[in-house]
Amino acid sequence: MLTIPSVSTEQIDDFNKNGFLVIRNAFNDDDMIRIKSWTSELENTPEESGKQWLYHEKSKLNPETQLINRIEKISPFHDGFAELSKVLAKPTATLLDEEAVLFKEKINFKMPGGDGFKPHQDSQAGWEDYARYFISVMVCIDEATIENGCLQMVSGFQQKGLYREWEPLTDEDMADMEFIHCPTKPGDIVFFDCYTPHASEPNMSNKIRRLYFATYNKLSEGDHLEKYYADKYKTFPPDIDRIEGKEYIFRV
Ligand SMILES: O=C(O)CCC(=O)C(=O)O
Repeated sequence: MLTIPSVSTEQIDDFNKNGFLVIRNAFNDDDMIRIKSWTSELENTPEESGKQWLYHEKSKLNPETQLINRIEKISPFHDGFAELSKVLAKPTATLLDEEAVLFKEKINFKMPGGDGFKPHQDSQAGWEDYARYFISVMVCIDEATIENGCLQMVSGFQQKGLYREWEPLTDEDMADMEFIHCPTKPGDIVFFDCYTPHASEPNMSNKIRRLYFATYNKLSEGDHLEKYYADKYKTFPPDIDRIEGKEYIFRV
């Protein structure tokens, strides 16, 4: 059984004030051996329509090379990640002050040459069609550094709520924001609010940076995982199910 991370009263206050919370060594070495082996297992499983969703990208270091960009919708097909998402729901419930239900999950691989993420708030990706509020938890699988594109977070701006949907943050939005690098080691976890501005740089180093993200909403706002993925499938299906010649645009 994986360790169940917990959050103290002081950490709840920090989360509410800053919009994010870093907990170092939330998972121990044994936990991380398991989580890393599950990740490699997924990476090496041949793609199959109707199973976990794989997306690829062109390497920024060598445009001839295709990289795994991310794998989504994992728990329904993998017992290990199903356990991880259940374990993470517990401290998230403490922060939500209510039982937490999984909304979506993914592993961002950010291999050497993998792209970064423009500054955004997660709810900008149309999440408010499903529920009002979400908390995501990041589990650091490989060390994330400034060089390989660790998360960058802005403190305090979650209190302003949603800027606008389907567009990343503009220079004007960001005029007063300070993006802080958030380097993490395997086993560290980061909780963040759906309105917390965040970003990350491409990985131009030679070290892979895999991070797992699970997003939850309050159970009282419903269980939307299946509907969310059914809707997303229509506009941004996994690579294996794409129609040749059709253009698919990642917006936020
Ligand atoms: O993996 C990262 O660096 C950031 C991920 C992120 O911001 C997102 O997927 O919304």
